[in-house]
Amino acid sequence: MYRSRWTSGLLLTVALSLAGAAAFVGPSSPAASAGAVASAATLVQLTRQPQPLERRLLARAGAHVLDRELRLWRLPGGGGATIAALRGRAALAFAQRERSYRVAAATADFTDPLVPSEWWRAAIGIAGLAPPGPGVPLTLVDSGVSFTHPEFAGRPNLVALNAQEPAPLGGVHGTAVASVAAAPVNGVGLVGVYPEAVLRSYDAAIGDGTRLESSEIVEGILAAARAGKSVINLSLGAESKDAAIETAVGEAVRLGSLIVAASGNSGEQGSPLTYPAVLAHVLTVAATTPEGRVASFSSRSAYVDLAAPGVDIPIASAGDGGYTTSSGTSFASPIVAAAAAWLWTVRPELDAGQVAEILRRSARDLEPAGIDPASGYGLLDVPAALAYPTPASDPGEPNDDVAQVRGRISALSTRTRPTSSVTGTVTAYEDPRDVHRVWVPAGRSLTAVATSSVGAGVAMALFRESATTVVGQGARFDRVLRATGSGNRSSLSFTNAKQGRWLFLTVAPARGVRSAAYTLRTTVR
Ligand SMILES: [Ca+2]
Ligand SMILES: [Ca+2]
Ligand SMILES: [Ca+2]
Ligand SMILES: [Ca+2]
Repeated sequence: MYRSRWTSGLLLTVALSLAGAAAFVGPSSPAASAGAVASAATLVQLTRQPQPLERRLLARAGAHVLDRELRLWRLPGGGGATIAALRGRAALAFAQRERSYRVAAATADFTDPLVPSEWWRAAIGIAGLAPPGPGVPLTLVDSGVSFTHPEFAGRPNLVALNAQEPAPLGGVHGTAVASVAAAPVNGVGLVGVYPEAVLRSYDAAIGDGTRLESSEIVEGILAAARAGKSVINLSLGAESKDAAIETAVGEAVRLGSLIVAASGNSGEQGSPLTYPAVLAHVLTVAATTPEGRVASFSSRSAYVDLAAPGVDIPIASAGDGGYTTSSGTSFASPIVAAAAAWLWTVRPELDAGQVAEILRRSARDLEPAGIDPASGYGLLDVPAALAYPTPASDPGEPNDDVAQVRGRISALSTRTRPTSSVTGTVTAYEDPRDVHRVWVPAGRSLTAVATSSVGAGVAMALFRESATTVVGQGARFDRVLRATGSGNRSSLSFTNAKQGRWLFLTVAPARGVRSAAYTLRTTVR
């Protein structure tokens, strides 16, 4: 098995192992004949309790009692001679073939021919689960989707956010990603995680099909974010920080969308940090094998949130209009993104941060126990996510540094109220700090007290408004003071001897704390 990389100014960690797939799974494969099996049994009701001769007839036919009081029996096969004999003795109330009923979730009993090869359905708990109708959109910023592929031709709610480059150059990776996420129930090929999803595609690889430039990814993320809140999947990555993409991701978060990204395929090369996977607020997805272990190629880091299947995944192939299998975090990510869109559609009152938090917290822990750099919180578990309690909301994101909050009004910034209160959460790696603006009038004192959900959960500091950042060594010259802590309380007081001024008040997880909810109260005297 090999995993090719698409390289460009941005190194894309797409992992198409087309040649090395364990088996070519095509529309004419044996899997195509697998379907519902007709049940070969007959149910009968007798008009009275059976007499000895009738009891012998039933026994000889291999029948057994379903319910004695109602005189219901079940016979293997069609029951021809036995039924005729019972009828002749006026002992037969009715006979009918055993029928298969669908549970409420029976729309998950898909008969598209390649569904039996989609091993990942059971792994994430959706075999037998009915996905919802169209709802919160799923946006792919990728290499475009082949709208003429048999899987997508005529698919309802497939939206092109820009022109889609046709195959063979364009669409190979994007079509594969789209099929895992949202291939429809159409009697053809695969069924994706969320087959009726409103699926939007932005082709960020125009003109080549394999190279995605920063500018096109930025435009795709912004086009997605401005088209209304959605789950935005980024099955792409590069090993250098990209301020333009970071800005676009921040804007998408501000506008209420959820960004899901592949963790990267460099697990066997020491897992160099991969962007946008390691950006704050990005739901970062690792890849697992059919055996339920994290794939060796899946990039490890503290930024990984959870894992989903990403090895030997059946996909639509844009090049030949058929199907194949492939491996990579490129396919794990859209499984989580589609699950997120499903969850959000069913529970529309959630915000993007809550959707992400539910997917993390409801994941099934994988070895080693607890959060780890390979799988984060563990393997995606869709039924657990759908049922998971709503976590606290964390408003105002992104507010991780001064550039994101400068000029914005926060709940703490009013000039007239002497006391204010806000609640929020901070999480190492995902939401490293919350920056609040506060106004302190001339000659007055500010007191800030943060109470956290865990002992010594948060650290606070106060910075000058002229600070360009509150992160790193350079920021310490702009730091006015740091809070002192006791138990789950962190507090600071600042007296403003000069004229009225704005300051930045920062709340971050205390050293060693993964995640903390807090209530921050400020008082001006
Ligand atoms: Ca299909
Ligand atoms: Ca992350
Ligand atoms: Ca926060
Ligand atoms: Ca924040």
